[in-house]
Amino acid sequence: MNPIYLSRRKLITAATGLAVTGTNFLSAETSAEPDPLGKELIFRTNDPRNGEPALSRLVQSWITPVKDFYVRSHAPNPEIDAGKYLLKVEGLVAKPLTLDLSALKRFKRHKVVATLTCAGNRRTEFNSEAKVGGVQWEAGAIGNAEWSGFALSDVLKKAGLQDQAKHVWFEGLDKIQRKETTIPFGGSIPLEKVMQVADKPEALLADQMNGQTLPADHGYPLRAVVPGYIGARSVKWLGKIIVSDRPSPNHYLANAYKIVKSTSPIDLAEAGPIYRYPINGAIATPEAMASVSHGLLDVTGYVLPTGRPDTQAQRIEISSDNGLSWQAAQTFGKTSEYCWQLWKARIPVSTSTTFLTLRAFDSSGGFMPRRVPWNAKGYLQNSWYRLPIKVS
Ligand SMILES: Nc1nc2c(c(=O)[nH]1)N[C@H]1C(S)=C(S)[C@@H](COP(=O)(O)O)O[C@H]1N2
Ligand SMILES: [Mo]
Repeated sequence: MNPIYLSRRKLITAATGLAVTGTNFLSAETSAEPDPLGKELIFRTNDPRNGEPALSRLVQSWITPVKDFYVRSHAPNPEIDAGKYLLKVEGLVAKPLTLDLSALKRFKRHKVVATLTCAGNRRTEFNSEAKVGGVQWEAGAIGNAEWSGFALSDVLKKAGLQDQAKHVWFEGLDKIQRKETTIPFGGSIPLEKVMQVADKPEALLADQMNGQTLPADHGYPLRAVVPGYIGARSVKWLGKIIVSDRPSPNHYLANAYKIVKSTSPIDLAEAGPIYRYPINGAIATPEAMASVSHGLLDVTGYVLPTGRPDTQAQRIEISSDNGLSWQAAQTFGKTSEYCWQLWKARIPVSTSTTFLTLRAFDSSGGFMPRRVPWNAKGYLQNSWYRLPIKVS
């Protein structure tokens, strides 16, 4: 598809108020009642809780405050009594474990700052080609937090791994209604990812977020945090860890979170699960359809480099002429593995500028492509980010 068509479509629909961009912000803001759990998000659905922050708030700090951190849940938050909470570790281990929170707290504590992002971040941008189902995310299904907890590798070493062990399954304590039954949210990650320890865990069992007890929305009392992987692999309200010789059969690993043209059995069978996220980014300020004056315009946003070890954003560029020329943005905030990079730029705009474009490259060879093929579940939308503006 011609990229100009895409951006015009977005612009026109935004201007007429028919589209995805812009309208949700308005309705959410005018009807806002204080959220019982303290979130200051634009809720895409209230039950279950799925919300993202306004982008202008998102880039105000490198560490995302809990109130601004997106929530993506498939079912209501389970009510868990921390006093009775038990984590089970079983499967291909020498010695299955049942750990209460005090037993967990005897493992060495690690702190990891990592960005979490939903595979469906920016999903609404696929809708101009054909509507995709799922939570209608704009570009706010991302946040950067300090996670504190225990290395999954330490817990697995304590249980002892059998030779055939290859994948680590996670099972949540939530109950998701599917067809006639309820299932927990679950998934798995390759054992290699878990065991790649230096002294920085590649998979954490976190009981704290930004220095406070893990909030209910984010998996209280314990969640997995898998830096570099799509958010879905960071299972919240973690109840069980199963070591296996194969990937998890849980729906959210076996069938969901795949890049498919259709959800027919053959397409799903042929596609592998998504683990690592690709580079992505967005322009956060000004907001879509903002009225600005011609001259120099301040622009800010984020870029999340590919979720591979030791990868950094390398070139972050903005265009005001649909990609004919590009200007480098300056980074600000910290630069850290598995974390987003905040950036700013001052760029000339004229009355003929109708949108700004962001693209970025990273040190793993990742880049935001001009466009990405439409996929049925609307995952991994990481094409050039286009922001419509009105210049006078
Ligand atoms: N148990 C459980 N874990 C879960 C989910 C869920 O619905 N249930 N959602 C997943 C998805 S799709 C994402 S993107 C992240 C979101 O984490 P957050 O709500 O803490 O931002 O949690 C993941 N872990
Ligand atoms: Mo997600």
